Amino acid sequence: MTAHNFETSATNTWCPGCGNFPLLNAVKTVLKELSEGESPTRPENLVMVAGIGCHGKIADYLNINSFYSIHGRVLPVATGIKLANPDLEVIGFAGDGDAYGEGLEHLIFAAKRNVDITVIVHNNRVYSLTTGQFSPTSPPGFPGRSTPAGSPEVPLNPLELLLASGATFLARGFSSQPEQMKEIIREAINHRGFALVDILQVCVTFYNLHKYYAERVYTVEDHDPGDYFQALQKIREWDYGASSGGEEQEKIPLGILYKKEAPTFGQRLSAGGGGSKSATPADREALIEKILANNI
Ligand SMILES: Cc1ncc(C[n+]2csc(CCOP(=O)(O)OP(=O)(O)O)c2C)c(N)n1
Ligand code: SF4
Ligand SMILES: [Mg+2]
Repeated sequence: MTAHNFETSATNTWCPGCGNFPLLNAVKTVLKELSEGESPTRPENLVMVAGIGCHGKIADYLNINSFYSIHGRVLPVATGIKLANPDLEVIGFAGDGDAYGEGLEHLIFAAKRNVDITVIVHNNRVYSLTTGQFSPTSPPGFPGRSTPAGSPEVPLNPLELLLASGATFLARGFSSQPEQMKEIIREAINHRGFALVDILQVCVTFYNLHKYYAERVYTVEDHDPGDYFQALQKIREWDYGASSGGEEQEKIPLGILYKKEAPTFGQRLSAGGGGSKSATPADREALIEKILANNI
């Protein structure tokens, strides 16, 4: 890998106009800044974990260490990498189906533990790679391939769920607002603890919500992200059409909605959290040797 070069030679197969392009560019810009800053993060210390879906192809388009995981399993892999080597900056890229559906319990527990990783959810509110089935954030009535008469379900509000689960950084961006995406992603990576960035990512092919979002999004101001109840209020202001039974809602707040400092899972483990004996790097090496010796 060439230092500071996050480009790859892979042919990009995302559809022209897909919101994944500006998201990828925002991430590249932030990583470049981080690798050139005053106390630079070495590119070889950056690791991404991608899920399976259109979003997961980011593993081919971003030149950092990568682990292309399986659908729904971004979080356990990212957690394991961070705990094994706390010096690494670990960023997970997941889809809404990936993170909020199949991998939901992993997401909740990573938030509960306050694992020091960043998770960026490409929330296009549809299963795109598999050509348009409804996802946990699709609104009621969503006319997908698996719900031709319209989805009968109300969506999850993942940010509300994660706030309740113990996440210490929650933000929402929009793929058509690149500057704000950069700001949020930069803050999320710099946050010590579990940071989740929900990006309203436009899928131009299976669920094009560009106009819907453009008419409704606004950036939060006079908002104290350190105040749990203010955060809850902002998060509930727009909940993917659930509370309104699918009726159009007027305003979608963007920005950093919640932020709090708290000990990370790694710190608690090192401190022998919960009364367990503290594991040193030597203990971990010994455990790995033991596992390998037993061929487990
Ligand atoms: C364990 C497992 N379950 C299901 C699938 C099939 N599958 C592949 S991608 C996908 C949906 C992807 O949707 P999402 O996570 O929202 O990503 P997007 O394509 O929208 O970026 C599914 C169901 C799979 N590959 N592996
Ligand atoms: S199907 Fe949707 S999410 Fe997938 S590449 Fe095309 S526009 Fe992007
Ligand atoms: Mg999706």
